[in-house]
Amino acid sequence: MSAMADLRIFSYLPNPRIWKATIAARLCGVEVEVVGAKPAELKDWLWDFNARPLTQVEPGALPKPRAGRVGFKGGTLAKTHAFLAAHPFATVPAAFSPDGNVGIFESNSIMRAVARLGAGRQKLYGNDPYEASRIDSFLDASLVFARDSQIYLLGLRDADFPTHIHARAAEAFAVYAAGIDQALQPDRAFLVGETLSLADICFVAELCLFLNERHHRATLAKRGLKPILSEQWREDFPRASEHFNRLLAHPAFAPDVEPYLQKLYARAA
Ligand SMILES: N[C@@H](CCC(=O)N[C@@H](CS)C(=O)NCC(=O)O)C(=O)O
Repeated sequence: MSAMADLRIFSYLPNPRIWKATIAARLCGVEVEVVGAKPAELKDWLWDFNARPLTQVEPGALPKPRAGRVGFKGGTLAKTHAFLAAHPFATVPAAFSPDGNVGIFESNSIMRAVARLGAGRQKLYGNDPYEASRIDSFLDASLVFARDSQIYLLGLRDADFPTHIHARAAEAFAVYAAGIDQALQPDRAFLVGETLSLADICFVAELCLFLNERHHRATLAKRGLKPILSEQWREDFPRASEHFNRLLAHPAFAPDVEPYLQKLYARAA
């Protein structure tokens, strides 16, 4: 662990929600330290500012196990009192100020923290209060989509998931993609203003997460349901699709996105 990071993030890894912060950090020169392990391993970790495997924790210092809720249902998690004080919703990704005293939760807000820390170097959060607020508008709209997307992706783990979850996610995606497509009319390069902003970063991260639908094509086929992200979305929302492709290749995005997508397409093939 480096001692001098501007922000520490604890999460399961890899996690596209964290890229919001790491992409922003590359662009505005902020040092972000990422701590964590594979999703299945986090039940054997201490959820804390000093997060570590439980094997490295004194038996007397182990917190009371708590039932996981979202993405960790059916298991228990070891969250310290300090973790719960810093993170009242007890979720990951969980960011901390360098002294561990301030907890920042919700991946969009963790990304905002990075942009604010690096604002002197590059403005990713708008040039004035109006632009910053318009960026917030995109982040709020993205979270509305992300909520339905999360319910759908977690639901797909169960072959008997209720069909309405698919319908709702399809509708949420159509509303979100239409808004993004509209915002890029007629041939805008970025969602807000004339340069890359948090709105663009969030869009790419949420869509990459949604691409995990690919792992469940067999489940969808068995249920007679169509994948929501098929070739059709590229025709329906051409500007959003091109924007996505363009940003995937951007040097600040590629280090996170490329290995992840390569693995995703290889595994899903
Ligand atoms: N909207 C949140 C989603 C965070 C979230 O829901 N995290 C889940 C895992 S996907 C979690 O930490 N669950 C902890 C638990 O179930 O106790 C974000 O973007 O950060």
